[in-house]
Amino acid sequence: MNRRAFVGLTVSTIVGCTLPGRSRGVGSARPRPSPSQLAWQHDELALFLHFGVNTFTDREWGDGREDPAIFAPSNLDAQQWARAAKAAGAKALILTAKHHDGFCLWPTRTTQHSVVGSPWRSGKGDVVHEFVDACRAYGLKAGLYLSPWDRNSPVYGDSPRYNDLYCDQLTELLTRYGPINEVWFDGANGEGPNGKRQQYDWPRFFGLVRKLQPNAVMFSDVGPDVRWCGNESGTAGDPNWSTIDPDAVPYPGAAVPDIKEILQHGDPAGSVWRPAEVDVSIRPGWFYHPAEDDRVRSVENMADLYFTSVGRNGKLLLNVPPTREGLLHSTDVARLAAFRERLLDLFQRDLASRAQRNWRVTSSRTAVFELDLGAPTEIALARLEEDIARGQSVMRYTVSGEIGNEWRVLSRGTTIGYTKLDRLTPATVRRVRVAIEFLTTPEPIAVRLYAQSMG
Ligand code: FUL
Repeated sequence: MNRRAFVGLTVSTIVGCTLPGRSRGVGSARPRPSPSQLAWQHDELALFLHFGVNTFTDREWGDGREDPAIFAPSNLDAQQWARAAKAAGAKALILTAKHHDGFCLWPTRTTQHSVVGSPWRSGKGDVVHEFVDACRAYGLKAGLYLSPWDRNSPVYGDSPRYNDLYCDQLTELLTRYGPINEVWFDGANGEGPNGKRQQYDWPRFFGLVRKLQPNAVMFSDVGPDVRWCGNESGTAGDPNWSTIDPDAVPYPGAAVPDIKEILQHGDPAGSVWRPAEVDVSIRPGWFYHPAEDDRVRSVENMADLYFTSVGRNGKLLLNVPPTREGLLHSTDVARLAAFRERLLDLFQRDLASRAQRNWRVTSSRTAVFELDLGAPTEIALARLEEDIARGQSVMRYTVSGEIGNEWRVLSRGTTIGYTKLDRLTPATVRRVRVAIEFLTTPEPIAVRLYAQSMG
């Protein structure tokens, strides 16, 4: 189900609402990430776990009329999720504590539509608790998804009452389980023209999260900390700026023309830092469906996702849905481990690690970085990195290699940010030159080179 097909129907008419960004540019100073945004980006990969009543009804969007008793995982083991995430090299996990059907995976005081009404652990279970414990046991960060759209709640559409309920749910989740690293506000709403019209109090939601978990990053279509990349196909924009203009997308669900473009590319002149999160599923659906067991992404396909997300200055949030047993499927687990192996293999040896380097600032906005590899070396992949703790400034660059006595262009690009991965025209070169144009004063970048590109 594509969120954007529905999000325009969300009624969020908080005119003039400005999201509480933490890294607003001051005067001409460039925006920079907060410590939480920086750590979030350095994690590179998180796993998303879509789990709930849909797992048992074989649906993607439940209607909220499910009997809680259908939630009956036969062998739930959150430690197995965490082990698989660890083996995949992920640093964080995000669980759907409540999806659009309103079913809560924790024993909430706010509704009966929860694990309390399920036979699982005799109604005494708490998936969120087991999830968070497993994350801690494996040194992973825990994040929670709490769908604003709720098809079960009788007060959904009665805006103040539902906003109270939603804040109560956030409060439970953010006070009972210790540190929560990311809070995920989904923008989907499929009510349709005659459906319920809920006016979300975004400033209140964001303020509450900030108060209860000051170190958590908040994701929504437009932040306030992390923005959606604009699609669910695993592709960040190119270029992809981590800065945006907060007025261009004033609140989640705002009916802004070209919003996808804005989210895809960001804005070099943007005054706030809101990097893009690339959410995509390992299977066609977000939830587990037995019929999709042979449609799990291949390792090559997953490595490609890494290129179009992390390799385009984004973060990859890869969904791997637990089965009706409450386990990640063995195919998915094996694929995750092989994905990790593939990346380790690819980035095993940086051919530029011992290169002689010559960094030359050539004007107030340009620089040239030259690397002498010491001997003719076959290269096929470049990994370029800005020190994003200082912001993002590269506007354009060209990578060239010296072949014989000639300089040949191997790749060209626009923004870099945290990481830019370029498959090069494979070439045997001794010297590599990167010519760079900056938005602001030139700052050194990192250049790593590899022998394979798998493209
Ligand atoms: C969308 C939702 O409608 C899907 O069910 C899923 O949760 C995805 C991550 O976001 O907006």
